[in-house]
Amino acid sequence: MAESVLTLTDKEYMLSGNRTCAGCGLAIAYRHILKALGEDTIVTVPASCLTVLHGMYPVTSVNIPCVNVTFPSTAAAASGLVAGLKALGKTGTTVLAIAGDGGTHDIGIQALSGAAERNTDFIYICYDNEAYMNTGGQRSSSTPLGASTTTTPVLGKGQHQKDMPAIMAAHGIPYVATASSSYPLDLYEKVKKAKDITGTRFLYVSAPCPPGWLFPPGDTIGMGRLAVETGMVVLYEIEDGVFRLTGASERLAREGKLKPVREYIERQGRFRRITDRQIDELQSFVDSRWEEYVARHKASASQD
Ligand SMILES: Cc1ncc(C[n+]2csc(CCOP(=O)(O)OP(=O)(O)O)c2C)c(N)n1
Ligand code: SF4
Ligand SMILES: [Mg+2]
Repeated sequence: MAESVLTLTDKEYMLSGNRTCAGCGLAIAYRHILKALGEDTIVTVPASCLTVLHGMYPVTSVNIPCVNVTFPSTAAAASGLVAGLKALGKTGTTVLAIAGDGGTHDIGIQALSGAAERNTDFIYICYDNEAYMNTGGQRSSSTPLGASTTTTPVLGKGQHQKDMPAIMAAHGIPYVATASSSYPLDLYEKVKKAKDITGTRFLYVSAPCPPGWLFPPGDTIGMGRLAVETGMVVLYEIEDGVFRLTGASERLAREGKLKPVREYIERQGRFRRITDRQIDELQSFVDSRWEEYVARHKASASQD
């Protein structure tokens, strides 16, 4: 296990000078994901901020092969790549399907569910910036309760986030994990582990977005950490059906209490219209989910 991000490989597969915004959580995450996977990797990407990062033909900021696909087809294209590599007798290449929350929770879910049900041999990563950011910040089913977006401008979103990792875990796939761009080493280790597993592997990566969430670009790492410290994002793995909290979430469970969600909400302009009632609702949602995770973690630990 690597001790620090400073001891990871010097090799870069995502080059500098790409077109993401300053402080983009996705850019931090993607750099470490590619470092963990190495050069024998083929990526499929749908329309999203990640396509913007990849660049416009004839220039690109990524030096591994990438197939740009239509918005709903990420998992279908990756399934095709897996079948093609098998037909060619080529082993050892990792197929990575990677899409945003809109491209995963909403429009890409049926192709992803179909592939997971077949236990197709690829890694699927959803980076979650919690809205359709590439097209100006429309609400997705992963936008949190109370957040204003361009399609929820007056009252903010009225529903909680869809629990995509739980949906993927319900497919019985061998590996599901959550991570955050603010803990790149934890993310790196989870991708490395996923690389060595056969079958469908799903990773959910929280990726703070300064212009979409409305906070200063220099606060990205702190904002992602605050998400974990308040329980808005929880870091865990489900390996062969066994759930365990990991990294900072495991430490928080051992040491005691989460910070109040209000601390997280007050630092982001997208929550400017959230009501006190909605904050209370969000807090009880986070509290009861956290209790359930801690109970599952303890139950797995007691079976070790
Ligand atoms: C079928 C289809 N509908 C809508 C679009 C327009 N579109 C392109 S990117 C995008 C937003 C993607 O959101 P998400 O998957 O969350 O990625 P992000 O931009 O946030 O990185 C939309 C709506 C499209 N390209 N294709
Ligand atoms: S809009 Fe957000 S996710 Fe997209 S490139 Fe900018 S910071 Fe990154
Ligand atoms: Mg998004």
